[in-house]
Amino acid sequence: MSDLLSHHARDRAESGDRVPPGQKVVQDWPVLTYGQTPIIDLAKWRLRIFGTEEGYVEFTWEEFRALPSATVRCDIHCVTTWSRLDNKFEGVAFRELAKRFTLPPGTEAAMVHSHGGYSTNVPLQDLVAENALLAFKHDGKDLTPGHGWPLRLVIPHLYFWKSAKWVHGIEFMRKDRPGFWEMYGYHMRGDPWKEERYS
Ligand SMILES: Nc1nc2c(c(=O)[nH]1)N[C@H]1C(S)=C(S)[C@@H](COP(=O)(O)O)O[C@H]1N2
Ligand SMILES: [Mo]
Repeated sequence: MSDLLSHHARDRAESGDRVPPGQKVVQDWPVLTYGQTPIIDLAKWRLRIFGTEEGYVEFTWEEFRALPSATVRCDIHCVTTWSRLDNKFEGVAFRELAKRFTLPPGTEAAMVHSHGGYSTNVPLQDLVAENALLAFKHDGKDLTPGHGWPLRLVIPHLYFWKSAKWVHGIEFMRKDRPGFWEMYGYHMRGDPWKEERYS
C-alpha cells in the first residue's frame, strides 16, 4: 500500500503536478497551533506507546535519539490551503520504531497524543508508509518550539493537521476514533489529493 502511494507521488512529481487541488504554495513556514506552545523539559520527556501486545513501551529522549534515524524530503499541505515544498525532515521512521513492539492483530489506527491535549487519529496504513517520520529536525536544524520541538509527527501524504506537534504518546486502536479536529468534522484520513478536508 505504501509503495503504491509513493509511486503515485513520484508520478505526480514527474508530471510537474506537485500541488494538490485547492492549495497555494507559500515560501515561509506558518505556525498553526490551537492554543499555546507547551514548555517541555527533555529530562522528563517520555514517548509512551500503548495498546501494544507488551502493554506499554516507553522511551526517554536519550533512548529515542539512539534509534536509527532517517531523512525525508517532502512537501507539506495544510487544510487551510497553504502548501510548503521541499522540506527536509530528520527523525525516526515510524516503521523503525515499530520494530520495537508488537501490534495486536486487527489494529486499525493510532491516536497520536500531544503535550497540551491535542490529538489526531491516523490509520495504521498511513503510519507504516515509508515517509512517515517522528521528526526532530527540519532543514538541518532542531525543530523550533512553535513547530513541535522536541518531536513531531510528519506524515507528508496527509493534510498537515495529522502531523501532531509535541508528540508524547501513540495509542494503538482496534477501532478508529476521531482525534481533536476530527471531532469537529475534519476527515478521518485527510488525503490532500482527494481533498478529504471534512467528513
Ligand atoms: N499538538 C499540536 N499539533 C498540531 C497542531 C496543534 O494545534 N497542536 N496543529 C496541526 C495543524 S492544523 C497543522 S496545519 C500543523 C502545523 O504545523 P506547523 O505549525 O509546524 O506549520 O500542525 C498540526 N499539529
Ligand atoms: Mo492545519
